[in-house]
Amino acid sequence: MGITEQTIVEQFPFWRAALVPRERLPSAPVTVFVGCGTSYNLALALAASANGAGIAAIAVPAREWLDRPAAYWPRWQEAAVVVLSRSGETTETVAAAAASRAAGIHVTGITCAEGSSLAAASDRVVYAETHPKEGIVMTSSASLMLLMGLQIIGITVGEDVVAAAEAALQATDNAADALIAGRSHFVYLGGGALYGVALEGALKLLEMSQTYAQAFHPLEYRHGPISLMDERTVAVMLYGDARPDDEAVLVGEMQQKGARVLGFGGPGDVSVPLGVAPALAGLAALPALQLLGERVAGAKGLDTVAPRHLTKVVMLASA
Ligand code: F1P
Repeated sequence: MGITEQTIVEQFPFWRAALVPRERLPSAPVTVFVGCGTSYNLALALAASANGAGIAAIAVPAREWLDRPAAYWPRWQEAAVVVLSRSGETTETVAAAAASRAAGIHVTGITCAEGSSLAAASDRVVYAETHPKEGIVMTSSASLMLLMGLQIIGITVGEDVVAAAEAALQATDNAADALIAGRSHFVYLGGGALYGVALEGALKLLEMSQTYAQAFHPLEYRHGPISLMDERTVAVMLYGDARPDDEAVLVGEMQQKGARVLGFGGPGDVSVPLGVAPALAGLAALPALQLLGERVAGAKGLDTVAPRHLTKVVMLASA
């Protein structure tokens, strides 16, 4: 087993250690979740989860929040900000936290690096230890930051979710080789909080296996992108609770067009039950999506420890 795979399959003890009571977010007219890359995908998922829990929220990429906050929220100085970064050192992310704080905004930093620059730039630090072998590709840390974000929104994460994620990972691994054989185009579909998780599944696969991957809200897929679908496609459907029947109809259409479908929480060529509350479905599916990236990379003979063109932290000379 390679090191990246190790960080995926061995992540659950770190989840269990993170199942501690956490203070909730401060109240504000809007809560802005900020990050780059994987951390931005998590921000998208968390903003949707916060809205679902009655906390008005948006997600903004760190550089955008730094450069033009008013394009995202007109009275941006009234916001509370939650900044996500595994390393706590991504230049744009740290600068967004520091600029927010300088503007009098309360900053919560979610990170896996306790003594980081982000921690120093935050009013409150929410931390969990991640797998020590984690490298460039964010695996265990991504799950942990999503988990902590849900906790501070007020969504209870318990042992049942850890067990569900482990079972989904195993079920996906059992089916992965046959699912991906001969396939080169990957599509991830999810709505609401599952959209950020779909984007993260696509980013993982793209980073790890240098394979083109896309993510859409499920019923957007018919509006153009479906023209790419054929017998080279694997589609991952993250079923939501709003319109699962419509999503299942779309899955049938995709299968007719030649796609193989991996359905989380609903039908597909491979169906992986999640068995958790809708608010926790994305967290429960995330390790399985990470493993799918690893399996596609493995089928192409690629090393996921050193993905092409990537570094563990993007640090710029100036922000
Ligand atoms: C953010 C990030 C990663 C990405 C790449 C560069 O890191 O964009 O998501 O995979 O390795 O950095 P961080 O701010 O969460 O440490």
